[in-house]
Amino acid sequence: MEILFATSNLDKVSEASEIFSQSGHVVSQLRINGKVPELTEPQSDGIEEVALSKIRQIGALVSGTPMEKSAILVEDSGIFISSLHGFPGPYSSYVERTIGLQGILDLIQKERDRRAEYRAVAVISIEGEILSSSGICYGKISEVISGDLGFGFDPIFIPDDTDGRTCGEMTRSEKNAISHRGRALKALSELINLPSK
Ligand code: ITT
Repeated sequence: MEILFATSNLDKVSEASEIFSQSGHVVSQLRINGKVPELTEPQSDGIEEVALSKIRQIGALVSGTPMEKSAILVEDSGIFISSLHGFPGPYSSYVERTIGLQGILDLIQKERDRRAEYRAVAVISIEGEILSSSGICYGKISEVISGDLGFGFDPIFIPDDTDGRTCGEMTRSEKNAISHRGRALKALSELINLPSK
């Protein structure tokens, strides 16, 4: 099946492509008239609400076009830091663009509690039917920025139960095997591969 991923983030597209291709699906970035549609992200405490809002907006944009027949995928994700009471969470993208990774390290410099988690909610619409799944990856914030692989907060996020490297030091496959998005998308891929689909 062809899956159009409505995201501005090509790293997300590559991660999804690796997962869905294992069951023969082809993922590409959704573009309308050659452009990635700009979606409004509601100011909300929950990434679920943001993901559902994204799928509704895309549904309205593709309605009446040939894309209406394709499966449409959206995802919302973020990093939730314990000592900051879950901040930045749904505001992760804004925080990354403004204070950046060093800003996060500075914010929690004196904190002994370095726990954090990545969370993702993925939603797919197939001929009007909506399926969703979520994934969490528990870990901690590193002391320093390390690694230039992955994207976003990867160079400061060390997943639990691995060898102590940040996600920025892992290959895409290594990260997909344990990441929030990897988990959410694998669950979604299992749902769409059910015999009734
Ligand atoms: P779209 O909304 O267009 O899909 P985006 O990158 O803005 O792309 P989000 O709104 O979901 O995505 O924001 C997610 C934020 O959390 C953003 O700052 C990411 O860099 C960060 N993030 C999410 N998943 C991540 C991951 O796997 N590795 C590193 N950072 C991640």
